[in-house]
Amino acid sequence: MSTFGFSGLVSSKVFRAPQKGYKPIVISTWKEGINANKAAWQILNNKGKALDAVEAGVMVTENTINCCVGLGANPDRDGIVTLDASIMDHTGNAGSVAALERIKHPISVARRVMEKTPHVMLVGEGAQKFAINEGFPLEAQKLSEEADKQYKEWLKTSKYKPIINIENTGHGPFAPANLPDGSLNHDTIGMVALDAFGNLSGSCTTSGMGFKMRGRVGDSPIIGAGLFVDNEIGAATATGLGEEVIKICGTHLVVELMRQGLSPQEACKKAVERIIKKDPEKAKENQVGFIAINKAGAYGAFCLQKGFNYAVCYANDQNVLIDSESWY
Ligand code: SD4
Repeated sequence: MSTFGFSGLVSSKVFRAPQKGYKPIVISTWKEGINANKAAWQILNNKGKALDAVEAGVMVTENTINCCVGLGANPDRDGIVTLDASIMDHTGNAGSVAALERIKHPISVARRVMEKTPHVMLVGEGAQKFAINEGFPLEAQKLSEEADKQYKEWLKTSKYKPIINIENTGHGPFAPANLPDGSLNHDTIGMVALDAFGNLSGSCTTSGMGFKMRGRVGDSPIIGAGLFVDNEIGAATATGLGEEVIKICGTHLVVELMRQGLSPQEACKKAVERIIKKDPEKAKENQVGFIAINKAGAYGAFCLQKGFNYAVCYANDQNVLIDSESWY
C-alpha cells in the first residue's frame, strides 16, 4: 500500500518498465524527441555531461518551426509568442524562464539564470533583459508563416479549449498543421538524461498552450512541476495540460515515488492516477504525460490518454519512439 493512500486507483494491469538500466541514456517527449536525442547522444556518447546533453538536445527542437516550441510556435491570444523553459542539473541547481519573448533559445537563458544569477526563475521583460545582457540576440517580433496562418484561423472563433495530443497533429486544431513539406510537427519537449559518470540532468522548453491567455505560465518552467531532478534517485519531465501538472507538483511526485522504490514506469503511472483522483471527469478531457529515468538508467512513461509517445536513446543504433502506456 502506497503511503500516499491511492493504491485503489492502480489498475490490475500492472506494467513493469524494463528494469535493466542503461548508462548513458537520454529520453525525451514526443516524436521530435528522436532528433533532440541524437544531439544529446553525441555529447553523452563522448563522455560529456548530462547537463550539456539536455541543453543541446532541446535546442534542436527550439530551432525548428513547430506548434509548441521556440519562436516559430503558436502565439498567445494576443498574437505574441511567449516561451517557457527550465533546466536542472545533478547538483540540484535549477534555472528557468517564463513568458520570454523574442529570444530563440530559452533553454540556454534558463541555464544562464541557473549559473549566473542567485535566482531560479526570471520572467517576462526581466528575463528578456537578462538574456540580452548575456548576449542573446533579440529576434524579430514576428510569427512564423504557419503560426500566422493558424492564428488568423483561430481568431475567427477564438475557441479556447485544450486539445488532447495536439502535439501529434502538427500545429493542431489551434495551430498550424503539418509543415508545408508534409514533415512532422512537434510539441513541448522535455528531456532527461543520465551520463557516463552517473549524473542526471533535465530540460524542458515550450511555447505552452496555443492561444493561451496573455501572461499564462504552464508547468514547463516550474521546478517540480514540468521538470525535476534528484541525482540520488532519478529525473522526470512532463507534457500536456500544465495546469494539471502544476496542481500535483507532478515531476517532483514522480521522483519521490521512485525514491519509495517504484520503477520510473510505476512512478509515472501513480502520478497520472493522482490527477485522475483529483477530478476524474476532467481527467477524461485532458492529456498529461510523464517520462522518467532512475539512477540506474531504467526508464518509463505514463499518460492519461492514448497518443503520447517518447523517444529513448541509449546507443548509437538505439533511438526509438515508444508509445506510452495510458490510463484511458
Ligand atoms: C504547458 N505542458 O504549457 C505545457 C504544454 C505541453 O506539449 O506540454 N505541450 O502546459
